[in-house]
Amino acid sequence: MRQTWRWFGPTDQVSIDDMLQAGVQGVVSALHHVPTGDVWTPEEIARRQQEIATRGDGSPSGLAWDVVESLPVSEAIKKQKGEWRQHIENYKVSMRHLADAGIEIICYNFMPILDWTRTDLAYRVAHGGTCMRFDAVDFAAFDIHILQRDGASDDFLDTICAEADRRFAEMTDARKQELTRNVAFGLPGSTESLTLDDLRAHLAEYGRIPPEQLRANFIAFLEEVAPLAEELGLRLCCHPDDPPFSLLGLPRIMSTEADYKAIMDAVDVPANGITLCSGSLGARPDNDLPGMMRRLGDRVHFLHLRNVQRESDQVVGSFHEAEHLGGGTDMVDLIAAVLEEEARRRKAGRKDASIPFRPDHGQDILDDLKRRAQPGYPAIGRLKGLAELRGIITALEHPAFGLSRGS
Ligand code: CS2
Ligand code: MN
Repeated sequence: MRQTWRWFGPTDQVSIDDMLQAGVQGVVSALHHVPTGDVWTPEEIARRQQEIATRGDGSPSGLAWDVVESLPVSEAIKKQKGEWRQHIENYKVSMRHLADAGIEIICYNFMPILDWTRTDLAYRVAHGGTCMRFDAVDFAAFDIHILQRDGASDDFLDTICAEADRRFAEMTDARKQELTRNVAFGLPGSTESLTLDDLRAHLAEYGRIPPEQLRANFIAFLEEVAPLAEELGLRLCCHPDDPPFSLLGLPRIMSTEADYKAIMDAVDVPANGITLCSGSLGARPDNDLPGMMRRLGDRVHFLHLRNVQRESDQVVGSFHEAEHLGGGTDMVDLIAAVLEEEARRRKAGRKDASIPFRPDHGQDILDDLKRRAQPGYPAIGRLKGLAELRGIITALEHPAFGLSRGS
């Protein structure tokens, strides 16, 4: 398992030097400044590679840009509206440029409008640090009373609606504003931020798009890009929906094992793979992460390892981001499943036998609380997560256990 770390570029509060001290082996990054839909030029790609390869004092870091996260899919492609054909052509050109630069793994997602969505970015946990949290009642209050979306109340359980009404009646203006910011602006690394009116305009554009239509649009995109990825020796990996259920009346189609399978079967080439994100998928009680790794592992090109604590048994329920070995996912079993898959790949002589993973989000602890990085991406919280995950890997790969190399 290759230990990687997300870096948002030179503006990231966490530097290349910091990640070297965390023991990182490879870097995950993106050209966040290039507008979605535009081509990633060879010059811009080379510049980011150079930044990653260099320490603060100008000496070589020994690190390389291993994984692109994300080469974003435009809303036009997701809706099949406007310039969507041009955007697909541009996507393919960017893929060629990345392949020419020697970068093989491309993560993306197919969530309409919003990427990950949380109601709280700095929720206080018992140990004194903070984490990100999704509160289903606050989210319903936002949807019904702040966004005032048509039909919003039909999308939540009656009990949640009643609570949301009460919660909203007591909500301060400051919290209303914060909630709006947190929900509408949860776009990691993005330079765009949405106002309520932007969000309403985006929603109107989608209309009442049925899940089958969104899935068909996704498959049409994959039919264009997956064969090219295969030809160029690239691996595409779709990140799941976060949270893994419908939000704002929009369908989400990468939330379950069945969703993943449908998409991989529809365009059945190895380059059409997935990012298994245990934190995103784990927010749903019916997702069995170690089982998914064992059943879909062949096409898992990238992993995000983190944990969430569900606070209810409902599919649309509250949860918060737990410590990496806390929460509902059995991380030891999940990592065992990854090592089994790697052993199979080594036996088959596959060159992708070492699967890159990153600790994904971390809680804010110690000095993270002073040096506020990108929400979810603090230095120390992620370093702690990575160190714990590395401990499990080291133990499971120890010759005293059955999972050591080549077994
Ligand atoms: C990431 C996602 O921060 C996160 O939660 O895992 O935002 C991820 O980068 C995208 O969904 C991948 O396209
Ligand atoms: Mn993730």
